[in-house]
Amino acid sequence: MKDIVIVGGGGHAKVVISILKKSGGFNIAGYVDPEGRGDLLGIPYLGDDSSLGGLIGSSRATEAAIGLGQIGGSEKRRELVSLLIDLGYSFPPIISPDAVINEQVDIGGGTVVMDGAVINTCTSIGRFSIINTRASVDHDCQIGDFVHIAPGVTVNGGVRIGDDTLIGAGSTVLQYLKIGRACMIGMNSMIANDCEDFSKWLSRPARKIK
Ligand code: JB2
Repeated sequence: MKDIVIVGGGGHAKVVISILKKSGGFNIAGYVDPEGRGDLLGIPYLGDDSSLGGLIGSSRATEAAIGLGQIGGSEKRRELVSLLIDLGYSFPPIISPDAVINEQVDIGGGTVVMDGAVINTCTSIGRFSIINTRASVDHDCQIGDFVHIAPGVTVNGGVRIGDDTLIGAGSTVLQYLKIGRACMIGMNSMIANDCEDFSKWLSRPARKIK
């Protein structure tokens, strides 16, 4: 069984740890965070990010999971991934045994699929994305890298979502739309039009606010 280190020690890290524990595929070596807070769900604190080099150097962990969520944007997660790649870490996809993944679905390394999520057939999810609790992504969707699909979102069939986009909790995206890169969709929105790169949308039906 491979050893994995969790990067971050807040709310998102706790959910990632819980999923890893019940999926059983990894030994969780510990977590790193600038602020030491002792054990997290029984997982030991290993120090700040400067300890990551020593951990892989001594083979105490060869895999890593980003334990920071993606609320304000993906920059911090991207920065950490680039540090971890330079150090030589690998990133498995982390998929809850309580998610439903149908046939011909591709899920990239570093992506986390949480409890109750449903990913339907012929959909692909990129790297380092988050398909959060009870979100559903239907058939024939293409989801990019560093996308966060927040809890309870419904993405209908045939939707394309660009890298770094956040779809806020409880939102709905109608079928066959294209949402661009680094878009921000506010909570409980209903997206009924294509959204261009870097745009921000809110409400039901959603209107563009930036
Ligand atoms: O550079 C860093 C760093 N910066 C902040 N390196 C490491 N290793 N850790 C870092 N952190 C740590 O991330 C903070 O010290 C803190 O412990 C943690 C952030 O915790 P927080 O609970 O504030 O946010 P989160 O990203 O774990 O969870 C947010 O996003 C999720 C998707 C919350 O909004 C959750 O409710 C949400 N589900």
